[in-house]
Amino acid sequence: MPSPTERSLVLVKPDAVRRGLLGEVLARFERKGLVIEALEMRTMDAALADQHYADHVEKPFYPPLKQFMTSGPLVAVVLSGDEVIDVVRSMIGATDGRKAAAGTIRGDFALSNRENLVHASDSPESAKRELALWFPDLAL
Ligand code: 3AN
Repeated sequence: MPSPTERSLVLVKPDAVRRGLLGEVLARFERKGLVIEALEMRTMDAALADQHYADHVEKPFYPPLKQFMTSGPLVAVVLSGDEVIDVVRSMIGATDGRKAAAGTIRGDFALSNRENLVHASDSPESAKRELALWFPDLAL
């Protein structure tokens, strides 16, 4: 039996939208062969930020992160494909854009560990939680 296609929740963050990099980021995922199953532009409010970053709310970097993530529209995307969670994580690169490898999205376009353009689920468990949070009406 083939395993069901995996899904990942990706956020193209407000810095990417402001900088006109939305098309560049989505094009990379499409050219890789991943499928955009759903896509929505919206602005994160404080409550959604606290839920999305539940693991980070107590960390010192969280208040400025929340300020940034709620600062303007972002684009939430459901991507699917073979091993999409790991594939997308390797495509976006290390959290700190200054250290991310060239050729990755953060490595090519980010110089910050906060304004780092893209969020992507880091495990099947976080994908399940994040997909339910952002796309509750999608039958996933
Ligand atoms: P990733 O997005 O690479 O999974 P996480 O989950 O460790 O990274 O952190 C979530 C987000 O918090 C990052 N995308 C980044 O925007 C921000 N962040 C993480 N670590 C720091 C830090 N030391 N200083 C500022 N922002 C941070």
